[in-house]
Amino acid sequence: MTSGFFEGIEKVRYEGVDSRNPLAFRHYDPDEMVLGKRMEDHLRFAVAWWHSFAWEGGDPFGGPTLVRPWHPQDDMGRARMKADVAFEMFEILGQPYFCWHDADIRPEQGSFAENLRTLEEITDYIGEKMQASGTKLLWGTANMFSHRCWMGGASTNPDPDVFAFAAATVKSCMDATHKLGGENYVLWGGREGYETLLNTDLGLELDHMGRFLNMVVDYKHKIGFKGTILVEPKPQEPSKHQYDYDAATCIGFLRKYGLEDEVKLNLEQGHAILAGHSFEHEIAVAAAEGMLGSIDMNRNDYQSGWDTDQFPNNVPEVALAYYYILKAGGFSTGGTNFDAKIRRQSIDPEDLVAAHVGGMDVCARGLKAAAAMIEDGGLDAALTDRYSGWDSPEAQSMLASSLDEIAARVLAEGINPEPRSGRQERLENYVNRFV
Ligand code: XLS
Ligand code: NI
Ligand code: NI
Repeated sequence: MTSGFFEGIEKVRYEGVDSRNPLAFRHYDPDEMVLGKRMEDHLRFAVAWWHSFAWEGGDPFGGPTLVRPWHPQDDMGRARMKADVAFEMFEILGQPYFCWHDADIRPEQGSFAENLRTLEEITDYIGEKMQASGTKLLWGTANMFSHRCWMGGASTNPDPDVFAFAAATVKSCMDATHKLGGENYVLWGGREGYETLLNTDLGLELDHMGRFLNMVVDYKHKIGFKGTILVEPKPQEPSKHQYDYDAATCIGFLRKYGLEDEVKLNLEQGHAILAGHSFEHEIAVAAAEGMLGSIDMNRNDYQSGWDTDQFPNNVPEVALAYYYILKAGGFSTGGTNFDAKIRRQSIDPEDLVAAHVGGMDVCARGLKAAAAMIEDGGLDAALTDRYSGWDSPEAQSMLASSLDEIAARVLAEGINPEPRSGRQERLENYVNRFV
């Protein structure tokens, strides 16, 4: 017996590029082999519970537009109904993973003790559904930004009671993630930042955040959680200035607090753009440090400058992202989470399915283009050629010498560098052959 919410919508199948069926995959074929691995195992798609099932369609100018039978979301029976519908959509899409915040899955009832009880109850229920369907948890996380108690931050809050509340909340969410066999645990610090320096002790807040994250790592080992702890960089929104600004900032933070071997990054396309970077830049920065964990594949509106969390639809952008992910060895515990929501006018159940079908297809096209570039080897060959000067023994021994020794050699050998073209346009043209 289904809920009937997706009535008339069949399981989505791969029908190939010539299909005219709007709810078919034209590129995503889970079993297709790409660089020796099934496409599904490369991409590891996840549905985000919050955008797909908890978000009600409000914006700063208007209230809910999405009328769902599980609203209002303050009741355990309706939370179960929401879970039933979620698993029906997972079945329709055949995507292997999902992600949640505590506040998306349990009803909001007030006291910590009551929320803990309903979180345990709903995660037991979700666990049974996971068993029955085979759908897995990519990551769990705590919502420490919506409720008013978090308005001044969670672990960075000036009030020690809020720090305590954050610790208890994250513990409960790590327990639930562990119980459900989650492959990662994410911390996104939406309110870990500030509105004005005038009321903020920035150094103290960073120290508290570093101590908090160390407690998270200690607790992971205490309970034997084998997943990866991930932090998710974002420069601003909702805070004016967020401490986890971008990948480079997070890496510096993790090193300062001794967490570089314990924590990796969950990178989001839209957050990269908000920070003034391309997505592939963020991926390359994390990969260079061995800290690439997982991705949130949702874009922004390039005109509005907001974090609009739209489904991806730009194959060339997505292709470059997967190119650098594949070059870094692909995902291990990570995956591709659609931290994306439909537009507030997209009120039909079918819109939810269509959004994911399109997102999965765009990612599949991007992955195939990335794999083709890797197989062709053109970008690699260009890089090897560009840096080939460093293959010589003289160049290598220079790295082990000193400024004065190098200066003496420049004079003695009359070194006079000859500029070479960076060939950017030629490389861009090359990429365009694949996308
Ligand atoms: C918000 C973040 C959030 C995290 C999970 O911008 O992307 O959705 O992914 O808390
Ligand atoms: Ni985001
Ligand atoms: Ni995100």
